[in-house]
Amino acid sequence: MTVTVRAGERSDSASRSGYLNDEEYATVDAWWRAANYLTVGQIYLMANPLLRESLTTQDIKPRLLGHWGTSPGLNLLWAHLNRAIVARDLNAIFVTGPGHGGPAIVANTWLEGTYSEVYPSISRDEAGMAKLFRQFSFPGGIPSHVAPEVPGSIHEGGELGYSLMHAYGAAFDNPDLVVACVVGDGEAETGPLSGSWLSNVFLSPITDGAVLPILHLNGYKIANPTVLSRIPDTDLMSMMHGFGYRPIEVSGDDPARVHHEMAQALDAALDDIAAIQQHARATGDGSRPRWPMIVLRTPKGWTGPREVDGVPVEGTFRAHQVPLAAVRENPAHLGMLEQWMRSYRPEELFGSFGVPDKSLDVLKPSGERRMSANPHTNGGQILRDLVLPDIEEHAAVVPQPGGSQIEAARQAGQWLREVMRANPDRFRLFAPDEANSNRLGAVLEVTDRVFTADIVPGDDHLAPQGRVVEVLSEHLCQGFLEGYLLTGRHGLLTSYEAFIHVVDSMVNQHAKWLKVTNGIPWRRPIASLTYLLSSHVWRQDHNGFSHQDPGFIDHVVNKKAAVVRVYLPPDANTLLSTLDHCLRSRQYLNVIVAGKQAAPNWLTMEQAKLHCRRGLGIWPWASNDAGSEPDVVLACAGDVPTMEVLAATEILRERLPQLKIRVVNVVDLMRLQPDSEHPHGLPDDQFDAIFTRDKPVVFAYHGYPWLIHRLTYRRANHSNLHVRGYKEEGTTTTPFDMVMLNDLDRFHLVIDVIDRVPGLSVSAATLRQEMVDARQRCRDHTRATGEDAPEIRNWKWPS
Ligand SMILES: Cc1ncc(C[n+]2csc(CCOP(=O)(O)OP(=O)(O)O)c2C)c(N)n1
Ligand SMILES: [Mg+2]
Repeated sequence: MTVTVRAGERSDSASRSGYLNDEEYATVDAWWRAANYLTVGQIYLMANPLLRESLTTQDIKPRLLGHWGTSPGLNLLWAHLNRAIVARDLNAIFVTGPGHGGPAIVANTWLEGTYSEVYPSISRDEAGMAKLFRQFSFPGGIPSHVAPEVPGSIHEGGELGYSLMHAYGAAFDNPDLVVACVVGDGEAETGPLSGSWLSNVFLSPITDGAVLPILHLNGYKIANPTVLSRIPDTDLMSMMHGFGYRPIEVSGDDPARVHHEMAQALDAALDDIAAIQQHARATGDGSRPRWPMIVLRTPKGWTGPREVDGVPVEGTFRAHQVPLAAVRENPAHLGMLEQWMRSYRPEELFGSFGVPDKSLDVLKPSGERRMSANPHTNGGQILRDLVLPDIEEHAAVVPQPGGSQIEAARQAGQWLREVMRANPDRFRLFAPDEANSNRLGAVLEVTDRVFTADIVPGDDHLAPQGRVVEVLSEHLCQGFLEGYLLTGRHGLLTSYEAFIHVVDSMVNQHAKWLKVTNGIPWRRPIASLTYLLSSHVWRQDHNGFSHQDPGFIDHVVNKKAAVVRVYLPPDANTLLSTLDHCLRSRQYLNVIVAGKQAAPNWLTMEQAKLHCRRGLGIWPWASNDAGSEPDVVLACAGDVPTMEVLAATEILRERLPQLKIRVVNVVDLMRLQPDSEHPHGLPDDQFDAIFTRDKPVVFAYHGYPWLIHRLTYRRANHSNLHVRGYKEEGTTTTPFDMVMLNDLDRFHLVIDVIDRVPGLSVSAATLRQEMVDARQRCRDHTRATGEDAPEIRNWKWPS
């Protein structure tokens, strides 16, 4: 079915005939007018909210900051969704793609009463309305966009492109939920949103809820027309059809007609959703249905000033922000604003006390059915802990340090399989096509990869329902997981270390969400977003330079200390302990970088747990400084650097037995910062006790060396800290050649010690020379044979 209303003359008179009966029509229109009025009021007014007197310049804010253009469309949709929620007792939430329409969403939440419930000082009357208006985009007030402060939102407005993926993430495993998602036609041009249409392939009509995308074709973005509004309508419809949707089109600028058509379209879409789900759930047919979507073509800035100073505004890009910009200076503009606001007939809507008229209550869903109060939008409220299997049962056996080898990620995969088994309704794994290659394939023993498109013989663990979501889009993985977490569930994202940078910007936004919600008492803590990056920089043997970049850690560390954690577990048991910790945590971004290749186990589970709890620590079995001050500290963070430090330690202890060496391993990178900078920071006295105040520290680090300097620059011993790490020397080569290329290898670490410990440069000159030669020999071996020298490949920590 395609519902189409072509642009007609605007008429404010209620239609006497049509899809809605007169009462329904009147209430939907009244809600829309009320929300539009409240939107304009927030943008412009700081007094006189009910227009009891004619507007004067004192009523107008000195700085007019907000977005009008998108708002009438958002208000129209909210009003109509409320009609459907009340009629159908629908469990629905609203995701606002054009989140710059903050005043519109705030207006609706105030009309619903939720705003006053969470912010009692903004009461649902004239006094509250005055404050509501004044606080918007005002110093000390609320942001201009749909922000965490807005009840009912799971989607921070601002950076466009992520609405649809958040909506799908919210719908996963919520079979009863309908997620209405407004997508701006400008937003639809972004890469992430363009990729999001595919999401329906990962949505089960049986075990998931529904997403109703509403493409808001108001024709413009900030300064340009939008692509999708200027291509032939048939092309747009074919495109949506091609993505698997059944587009229902509503188009027009006559409110009387659009209300009827909008109501009809929404009912058609919701009937369709109900029929799809009923069929799938009754028959068990989980294959991809053709989900409905709505294409809404209405003017940008609809019902606002048509023309300002002789220039058309309504229905153009000029309506994007504040259509009348000089209200304080220009009496004509002031008059137009008053006329505009009065066109909504506020006296009918808010009575004499500013309380929304009783007739509007018909459209106010009750309690938690209000989209502004739906518990799914405050996920922490409904969050249930994960059942986490005992990591002891999955411990790698470690007879002595380095006495066994294992692929840490594979071990983690086996534990995650049990997590998956124990939490069939609230834990998912997201991966851009890499769950298996990242060695987490064991999870597929208890679930499948969800995929509702065609499945052919030979496909591997693909099924219309499954808890592993694999789509080759880091954006979608991140967005799905965010939506899933924000609605009160748990998950894990595994990806290449280099390519997770694709979502840097999304990480910024989620980190901001967490930071802000930490300060909003009614927002309950949600599960942390945890990354497991096991295809890391040092082991891209078959890929090379394009796949090498450890800088995601640097990016994350920029964020507010209260919400970021970075872990570099050196072996399998420390990885398990770290994962166990991260999946219990709340309100963080956890980044775990750990290897997936076979590598030595250093710590028993008991030792690993203690080590992880401390975050960093001296490894006495590797050190020979017991009971005294060391001559040098060899520190390491990351699995590969840890191995190189231990191999260097072995050489040093054998060749320079008088040298007192302390080996320190760092799992929790944030421990390096002072406690004044990060909640995990180590107090100075403890840091000094471990790293000394004046001895050389040679630090082998997984990533870019500068980060370690950045984290430790305030420490007493910082001037003695010498960091080796990745310095952008990458290629397709052997693992040891890679570390040599970056001077992180054992031989170079020995050289670093000789160069930095006073008195060694002369006495250990021969050893130094041997180390230089060893590097050359090892390099020559790789060039001659294509693999690392046997003494490197077969190296073991001496028992
Ligand atoms: C990723 C990103 N790029 C640029 C912007 C700046 N910006 C804010 S609103 C907007 C236009 C949005 O147009 P559309 O999605 O059509 O929304 P509407 O017309 O409903 O206001 C732009 C480009 C942004 N917010 N996010
Ligand atoms: Mg637009």
